[in-house]
Amino acid sequence: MRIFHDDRQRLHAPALELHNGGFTTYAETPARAEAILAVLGITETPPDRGDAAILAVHDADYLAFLQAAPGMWREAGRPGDAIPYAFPVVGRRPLKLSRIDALMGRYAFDATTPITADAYTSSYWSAQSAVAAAEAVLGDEHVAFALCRPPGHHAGADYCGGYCHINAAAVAAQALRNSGCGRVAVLDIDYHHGNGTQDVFWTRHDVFYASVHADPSNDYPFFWGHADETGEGDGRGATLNLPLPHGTRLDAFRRAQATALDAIARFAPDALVVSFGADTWFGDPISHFALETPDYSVLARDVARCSWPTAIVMEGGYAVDALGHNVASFLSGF
Ligand code: Q9C
Ligand code: ZN
Repeated sequence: MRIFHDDRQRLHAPALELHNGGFTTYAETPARAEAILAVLGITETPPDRGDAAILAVHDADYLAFLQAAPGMWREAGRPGDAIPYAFPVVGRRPLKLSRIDALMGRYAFDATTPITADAYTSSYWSAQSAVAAAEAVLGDEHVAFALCRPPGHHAGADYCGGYCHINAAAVAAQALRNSGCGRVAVLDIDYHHGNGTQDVFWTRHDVFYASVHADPSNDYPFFWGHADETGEGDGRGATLNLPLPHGTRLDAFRRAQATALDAIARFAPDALVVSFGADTWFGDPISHFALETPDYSVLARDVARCSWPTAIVMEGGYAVDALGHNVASFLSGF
């Protein structure tokens, strides 16, 4: 299997995050990528497809802000990482914002996603890795893996959040659309709902989004991922959310994934993007499911049996010592 990753994806390294009312070390660390690389071995550097692939999903003003924010933050005299802390309540009148603190809140939905000096570079190459995997599965390969760190599925067209700045899975899905796939599906099996991916394709019928995740009544990202969210406008019926309770083990997860795969099969995609998170593992430090390492190859085989060209994109997974083995288990199922 071809595996794509660029060394620059490991530059972004925030110091701290707000967790349980205090600051702790940042869970989404470059060590995650190191751990996966240590187990998988050799990877390919993706070609640079430029801004165009990313601009097909994200707004130009948002991408410009990701690049400008660290400098504005420094110039305002702020010592630490650029972290938003004030957010415009939905429905407030639009204002012309200029202060860096205001812009941080405008372009973010939470305070867990610092925009470091390297956030744009690392996320840019994460997205390029996803595009390379998408291109590979339309070529000689049937399946490819993008070692996408930082992750992407919480990032929307014009916002960051959930450790994500650029939505690599959405960029890959759109790249597949632009390369001649009329219909593309995204299967999201990270522990958390992929609110960014859902938002990007919410009103579209050409990209189906299906997600198995922790019930947002109890879990981040709280405001998306409920079972009654099914898309709007042209996208009505092209979103499927399957929330599950704390403690979910393989059997229940597998049944939910089968429901998602059945819906995707009815949609009849030309290609599939899998947003894969290993934060469903029982020992994950920020999550509450109970999958075990061998379970990932069982889930992967169920996906592989569908025989769609499949680009796998890495999302979450924060038990660093187990992460490489969990990813290897999933990939082995293909
Ligand atoms: N107190 C991904 O797995 N923090 N993102 C949760 C912590 C955000 C996870 C609250 C979790 C985001 C890609
Ligand atoms: Zn996650």
